[in-house]
Amino acid sequence: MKIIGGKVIVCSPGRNFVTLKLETDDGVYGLGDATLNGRELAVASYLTDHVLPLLQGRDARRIDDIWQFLYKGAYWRRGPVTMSAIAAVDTALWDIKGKVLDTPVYQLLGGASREAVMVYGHASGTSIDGVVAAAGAFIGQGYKAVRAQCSVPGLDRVYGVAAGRAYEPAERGPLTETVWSSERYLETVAPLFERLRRELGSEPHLLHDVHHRLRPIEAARLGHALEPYRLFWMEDPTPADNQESFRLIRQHTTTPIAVGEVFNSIHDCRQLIQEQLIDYIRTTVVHAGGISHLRKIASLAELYQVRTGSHGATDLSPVCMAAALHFDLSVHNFGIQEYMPHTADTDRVFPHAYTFANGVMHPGDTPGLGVDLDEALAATFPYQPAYLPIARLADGTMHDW
Ligand code: EZ4
Ligand code: CO
Repeated sequence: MKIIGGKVIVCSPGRNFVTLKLETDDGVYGLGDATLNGRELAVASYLTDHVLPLLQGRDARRIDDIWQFLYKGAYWRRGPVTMSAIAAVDTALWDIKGKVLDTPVYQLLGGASREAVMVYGHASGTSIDGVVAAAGAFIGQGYKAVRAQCSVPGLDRVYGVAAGRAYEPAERGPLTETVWSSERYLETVAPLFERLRRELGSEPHLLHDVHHRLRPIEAARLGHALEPYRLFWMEDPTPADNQESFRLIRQHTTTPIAVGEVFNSIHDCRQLIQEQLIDYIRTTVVHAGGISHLRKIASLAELYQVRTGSHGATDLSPVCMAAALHFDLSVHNFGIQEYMPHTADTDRVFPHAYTFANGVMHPGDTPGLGVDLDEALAATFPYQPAYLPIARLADGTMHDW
């Protein structure tokens, strides 16, 4: 069963997606997400110019061997572009294997470890009242877990707060620069969660994303201040380039810590996991080497009672979402899955078998991943440059500690 071709499809049904389609001589094809938000075309080129020619004629059944070939054979290891490209190939090969064996991918990963996958939604608002109302609406729709982000008085734009419509992390057009103040931000978070816990009661899981904006000692102070409101997690409290910095946060607070959406390798989280400096590892199928590599991270994490919490923002395509759900359903130490519904156009471009109901999702039982790509429709949504906003301090210093 040989790989005889493939292509990279770039489309923008509301936001940009890069999708790999691999074809075999059996007439079966597989899909893999290769979207790297704000740097999309670099991965498209990596795949088209350097990976597809090397895959010609290779046995599509040899998923792990092809993974090792692309990782070790490149000589240049790791990095988000390389690992997103490898992830796309890996995901497409799991899709092919499932289709050929006529079984959903989660059955190939050991079968279901649970009935369904708990997800969290994104509530945000420009005032505490607004966030409380938004979070209440999620609970009303059956969500068991909600992430809450609020505007900060004095700052015009804050990470994670929807600008009118549903929140989308990237923005089309010229790159936006925002002004940040950790002091202002820190004044707002504890009062927000005090209100949320009081109004929503003890049942719902509450989450918060710091988005790498604090220094370790500030994050320690925030985690400590949030303890009375019993968060499910505090996400990305500080950048993890220096994994040791999490020890400082850990020494000061019992608020659970989640990190990993920007990681691309098990080496990015080895110390964090082995020294139990975190509670949830948030690596993603598309950015961390695919289903195969994510399983290795989860297996390492399982030894240290660290659970998974895959990133699932709108820049992860429905192909990645499906792959994440097969992984989540099967892996023993699953914690929670992030879920931001895609636009209606995106759902039409990527018809899928996965479903949401009562706060949980299921990947469905279609053979393979259970996602397709309508290429003709995708072609009507051409790529448009879009970037994540950046943050500077009031004096112009580039932020994100
Ligand atoms: O900023 O997906 O938890 N979710 C997030 C996202 C990320 C984007 C980056 O591409 O932090 O909104
Ligand atoms: Co995040």
